[in-house]
Amino acid sequence: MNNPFNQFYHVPNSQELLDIAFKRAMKSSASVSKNAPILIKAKKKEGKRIKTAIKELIDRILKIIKMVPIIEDLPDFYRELASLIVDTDKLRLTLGKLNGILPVLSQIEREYLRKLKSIETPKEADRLRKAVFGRVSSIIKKQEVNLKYLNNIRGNLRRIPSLDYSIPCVVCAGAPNVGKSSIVKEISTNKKIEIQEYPFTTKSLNIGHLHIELRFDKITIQLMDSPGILDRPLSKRNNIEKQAILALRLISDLILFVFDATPACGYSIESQINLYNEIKENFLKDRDIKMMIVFNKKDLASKEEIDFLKNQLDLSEDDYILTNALTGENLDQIVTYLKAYFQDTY
Ligand SMILES: Nc1nc2c(ncn2[C@@H]2O[C@H](COP(=O)(O)OP(=O)(O)OP(=O)(O)O)[C@@H](O)[C@H]2O)c(=O)[nH]1
Ligand SMILES: [Mg+2]
Repeated sequence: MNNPFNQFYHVPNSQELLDIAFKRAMKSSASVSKNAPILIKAKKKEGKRIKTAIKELIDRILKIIKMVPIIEDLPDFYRELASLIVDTDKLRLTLGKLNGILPVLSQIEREYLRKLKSIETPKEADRLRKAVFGRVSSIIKKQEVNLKYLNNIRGNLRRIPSLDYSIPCVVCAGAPNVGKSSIVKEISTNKKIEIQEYPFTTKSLNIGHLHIELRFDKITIQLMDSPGILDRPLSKRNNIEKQAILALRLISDLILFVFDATPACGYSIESQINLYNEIKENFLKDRDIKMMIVFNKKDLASKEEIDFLKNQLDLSEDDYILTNALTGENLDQIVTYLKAYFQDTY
């Protein structure tokens, strides 16, 4: 399913909204006979301007509201992810406030069109229209903070990856800075993934694809890069770590767990093992999925460090893949594993 926020386009600010509405209004032309009395002409002309301005504003505000999907109606993954990225209560409230001005605008239109009927000079028609523009301006300007808020959050929501539920999704997880992004970037189509030498570089979920040729067929696998997770209770985890947990819990068909067998990543072996055990405990058992284990930074790890980690995890030689994501060494073994794993299942 495509990211439900794909259609969340630029939200105009209050001045932009007013400029468009007033410009349209001033360009509008009422249909009135050339020979009509000047007072009738003025009434028609200003009446049309008032209607056009208000219709334009109502239409544009409705369009903004409709661009934002109703969070409660989204599938679990997108709903929960959206609520980790934005304060959904605040979002709902903001949309409610924008919606709340629509009847007020309609009320102003009715009120002034009524007044327009009983005027006696063309000048009064002009004055009434200006009064409408003034009142409308102050109402729309009060929405500036709400419009700005929507525009601010849209960037993060639009970056949510589009998932295809019909093909497998492998979630790459582990402690911060172990090389998760380097691996996903190297073996998937997503070359935009950011890699840095410091932890918490990845702050959101990113998806890449891996096309695997089979003998008579080919399969595509989604590879999801996730933010690093710390070994600490869920209640202490921040919303960035929780995005990784969410992906593991809801959309992983296989978990690619990455270790750094050296202390180079900045997180102890013990804390990485605790994290591994937690994920194993919580996300494998009920869902009948597997975990593929990678020891990355092969170039930095000593034999003792690798053996120590292997023994701690009670693994044999074939249970893990030793990689160097910088040179790409052994990453083909990950692809081979995925091919073998998914070709029978999908
Ligand atoms: N020497 C060495 N460095 C590596 C290897 N793999 C990744 N790195 C480096 O380790 C650092 C972290 O790599 P990332 O791929 O950003 O790690 P990450 O796990 O995605 O990190 P976060 O997103 O911050 O959790 C970068 O400086 C990489 O160049 C490797 O196999 N060997
Ligand atoms: Mg990363």
